[in-house]
Order: sequence, then structure tokens, then C-alpha cells
Amino acid sequence: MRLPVRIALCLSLVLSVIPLAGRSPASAGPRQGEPGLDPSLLRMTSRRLVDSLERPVDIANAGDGSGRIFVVEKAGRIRIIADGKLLPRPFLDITDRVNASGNEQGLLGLSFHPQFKDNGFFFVNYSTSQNRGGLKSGDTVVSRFTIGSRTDQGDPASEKSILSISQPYANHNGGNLAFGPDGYLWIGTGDGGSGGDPQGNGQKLNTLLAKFLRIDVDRTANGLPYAIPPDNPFVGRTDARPEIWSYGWRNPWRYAFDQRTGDLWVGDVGQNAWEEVDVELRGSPGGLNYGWNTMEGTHCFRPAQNCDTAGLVLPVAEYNHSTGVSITGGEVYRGKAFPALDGLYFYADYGSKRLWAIGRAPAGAGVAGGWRNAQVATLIGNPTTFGLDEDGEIYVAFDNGAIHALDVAGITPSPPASPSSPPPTGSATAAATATSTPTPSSVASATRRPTPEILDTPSPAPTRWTLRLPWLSRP
Ligand SMILES: [Ca+2]
Ligand SMILES: [Ca+2]
Repeated sequence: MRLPVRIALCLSLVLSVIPLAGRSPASAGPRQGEPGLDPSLLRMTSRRLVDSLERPVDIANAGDGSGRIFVVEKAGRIRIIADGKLLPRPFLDITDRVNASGNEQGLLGLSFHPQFKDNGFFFVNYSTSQNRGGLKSGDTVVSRFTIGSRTDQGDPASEKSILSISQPYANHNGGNLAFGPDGYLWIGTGDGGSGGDPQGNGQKLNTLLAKFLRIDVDRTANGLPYAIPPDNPFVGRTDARPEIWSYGWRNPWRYAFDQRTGDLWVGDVGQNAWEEVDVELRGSPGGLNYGWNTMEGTHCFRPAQNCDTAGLVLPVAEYNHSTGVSITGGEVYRGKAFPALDGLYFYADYGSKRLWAIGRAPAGAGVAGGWRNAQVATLIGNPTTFGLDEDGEIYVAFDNGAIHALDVAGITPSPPASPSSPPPTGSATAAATATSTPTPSSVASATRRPTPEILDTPSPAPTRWTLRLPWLSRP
């Protein structure tokens, strides 16, 4: 059924994303301070940077002051965008050892060591094509590589395997890598695949599947090429893998740390009904259970009714499949170009191309859960990933090969004060619009003018049954 656009839009605004009350210590409400712009006042657009990549799936920067943006191509290459141009020669080409045959397989993640400038180390996550050394084709490999003799060339012969995970099915391989504010490498893994988590990996603590792993790649211990951080939550337990930080994940397709607060934001892809955004605030002791496959979003999955929700961490937002079909987790804005966006988390749906922002509501605003969420654009392509440059500006990759910078199209001024009901003094919205965004035209800096062609491109109705979606895999 196709609805007239205006009705569909109104419906989507009502139905689209439901901010949820946090119910666990880790996701409970906003911390003190830091409320930001009300995202419902914001309209975003994007600006094309390059458009000739082949199925880009990750974006990273090296943090070395070079200003380069690195883009992962699923087939097994890492490309460099320097000064706004795509360099012809890949930074790394490991297509000889990557199995990219499955829709969710390939070279999936890249993260540079926090001291990359000094040690030249960078880490990748890929599906191997090898059938040796205890591996079978399709298994997940996390490896370290080292820069070569040139700064724009990684050395493909420098591979040092850090960790591998046997994969029972071709889908749900996670694939992201990120160094936390603690200096440890965080690896989000999928539940292994198929549909509905037939092996029950989400709730098992003796497997690395369906987890966040947290490892120390600067030390080695117990014959492993890494060490276990002593404060990992399951250290010392014989029934659990000590690498595990949290569990109950289905397929965390893109996660990122807030570069200021250290909070972890995750987009966890749903099964057939609910896509979710999860937040783990910095300072969590770890060991939290994010619900899969007992729950999908805030809804019972197994059993379908009256599931045991005790102790489960619920998402801060979710949307159903009338609004999108496969979440692409994003980034928290901490850049310089748009001060008004400070602290907003941007994420999108691969299929419907909707872009949303979540921000903290001011204390006392009566917003359930302390977060407010709004759709801020419809993107021009199918978003596969987000990433940051060294200045904290957010980029998005589209499956068709384009990389765009997120840009502000406009911010609605706060409602004018009326004599009978003046706006609350010092409210976050009023402060943001007064200090940072007096008019929309002053929001975008001179060097980042919005490109109106991208805003609100009509999106097709959800096409989950006809599109071959890379991160959407139903059995
Ligand atoms: Ca798998
Ligand atoms: Ca969950």
C-alpha cells in the first residue's frame, strides 16, 4: 500500500521512532548536564565528497594530523580520500585473503591504533577466504597491519592475526572495530547468523558471538596475541569467555564512542520487526545483557509473549519495519563546523534512507527516558556506515559508492516568546538557538554550504522483500 506522501510523512513522524524510557543503570536517562538542540528543530542535508568507491562499508581517520579519510571497500581494499580527492592507489589491498561472496561478508571494519602516528598500527575485521590454520572460509578474523615505507601505503605482508571467530553462518558478522577511551579494542560481533539465533549465542557466555569484546592489543598474555583487561566483567569465571564486555547482541552494525564523553552508541539490527539504538554510558561496569534473542527491541522475541525481561538493557530508541528495515548505527557529533549539533547522535536506516538524530532532553522537560529523537532528513542513498574525520565532522557512505559529509540545511528558531508564556529561561533549545543558530544561514560555515539536492529526496516505500539489502538478512 502506498500512502500519499504527506499522509505517509505525518504517519511516519508519529510512528517512526519511539524514544524509550531507560530501565537499566547503563542506559537510564541523561546524565547531569549536556542537553542539546531539540532534533525536531533540525533539518539536515549532505554534501558529496567522492562517488566512485565500490561498496564502501566503513569510514575512519588515522588521528595522525594528516586530515586523510580512509574508506573500507567490502571486497578487501582500503582507500584514501586526501584533500577531498580519492587516491587511485589503495592504502591496503587484501582481496587475496578476504571472502566477500556473502552479502554480509568481506572486509568490514578498520580502526587505527590511538598511537598510529608513532607505531604505524591499524586493525581490520574481515571474513577470511582461507581454509587453514584452524580457519575455514567465512570465519571472522581481526588482524593488525603496519604502515609500509610510505605513509599512504599499508603493508599487506605485515598482517598479525589477533583473534578469529568461527562463523556458523554467512550472515551477522558484525565487523566494526573501535578503540575505546580506555585504549582497549572493542569488537562487536553478530550472533553467528541464520535467523532468530538458532544456536542461542546471544545469551551464551562461552562464545564470542553476539558480544562486545574488549581486549588489550598493547600487551600479550597466556600465549595469546592480546591481554584481557583485568576489569573485564567475566574475568575469573570458568563458564564465560574473559574477552566479553557485554552480551545479547544480534548484529551490531556500526557502533561508535562519543569522542567527548566516551559513551558507546550502538545500532543493533533487528530480526523481522524492530531496529534499535543502544547506549552504554561510560563508567558502566560491563557484563550487561542487551536482550537478544529474548527480546527484539523492547518486545519479547523468544518466547513471543511473557518473556523474562529481568536484567535486560533496553534500547534508548527503536523503530519498526513500517519505518525502516535495517539500522545503520552512526556517530555523535562533536565537530567544529556546526556547534549547534554538539552531542547529537546521528543514525539512519539502510532501506528507508531516513536519517535521525537523538539528543539529551533538558532535565525536567518531561521527556520519557531523557532522550528526544527526530527524523532530520531522508538521505539520497542507502547508508552503509558513518564515520568521522579528524575534526569530528560526520561522513556517511552509500552503497552505490558515494561518500557524503553531513551538513545542516536549517534549524527552526524556537517559537517566539509570547507575553503570556515566555520560554523557560536558560532552556537548552533557547540557549542553542540564541547562542549558536540565530538564523539558519549562519549555521553552515562558509566552507560547508548545504547542497539542497540531497534534502528530503523522496524515498520508496520499504522494499524489504525485493531489495537485496546487505545488512538485512532474513532466513
Ligand atoms: Ca556469521
Ligand atoms: Ca537489544
